[in-house]
Amino acid sequence: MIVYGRRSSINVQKVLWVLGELGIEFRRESIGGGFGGNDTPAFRAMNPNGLIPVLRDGDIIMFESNAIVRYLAARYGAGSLLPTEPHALAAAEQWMEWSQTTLAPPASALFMNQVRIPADRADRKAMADAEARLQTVLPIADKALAGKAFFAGDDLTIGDIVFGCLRWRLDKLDWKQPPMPNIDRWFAALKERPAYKQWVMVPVGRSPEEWAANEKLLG
Ligand SMILES: N[C@@H](CCC(=O)N[C@@H](CS)C(=O)NCC(=O)O)C(=O)O
Repeated sequence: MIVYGRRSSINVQKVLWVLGELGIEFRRESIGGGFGGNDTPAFRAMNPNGLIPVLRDGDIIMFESNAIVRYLAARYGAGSLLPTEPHALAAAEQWMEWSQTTLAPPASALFMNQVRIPADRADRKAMADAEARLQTVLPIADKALAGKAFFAGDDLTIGDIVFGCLRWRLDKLDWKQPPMPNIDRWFAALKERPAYKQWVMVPVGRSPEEWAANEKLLG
């Protein structure tokens, strides 16, 4: 098993975290960002988009982080990361989609403008809009987690992976977080998991310079 992608990428982190949870051995190549390597003919033969992550599992080569998460969970985590019980499966799939389509856009706008873009060029309106949107949507997820350990019930599933990666980054940004006691409890539990600690709880930085330094450090 080979993962192509730098550790600082949130999309790579999803895959690494899942591999860690499943106890799958793999090797990784630092590709993308300052490392480059994602615009070579060899890389584009694996992913014509020139983006990370790419997974190679035997003769299977694939891109799109959420598809990789689903593939790994189906092949190696059926009944755990990918629930087989229909209610849990429905919840896991639902929250994975919600995290990607509802939570990720404002979280990413805040992250880009606070970390990746120099402060003097940051889009203040986009940041304010993102913060307002987060304050609207996070309570929805908080309510859903009431009385549950994870989004699909008692166990970690694919429904927690995208949100879990975003949650770590959101925690490192400067914004007014709404009260979210259930998310806080869930986040505290994630922070106890060895694979989350290893692959997701990495330094983010607060400027393009800090970001670049962390990227180099992480590999
Ligand atoms: N939808 C794709 C998006 C992939 C993507 O945008 N990857 C970014 C890193 S998070 C990338 O490759 N950026 C170029 C680079 O790192 O050089 C996925 O989820 O895998």
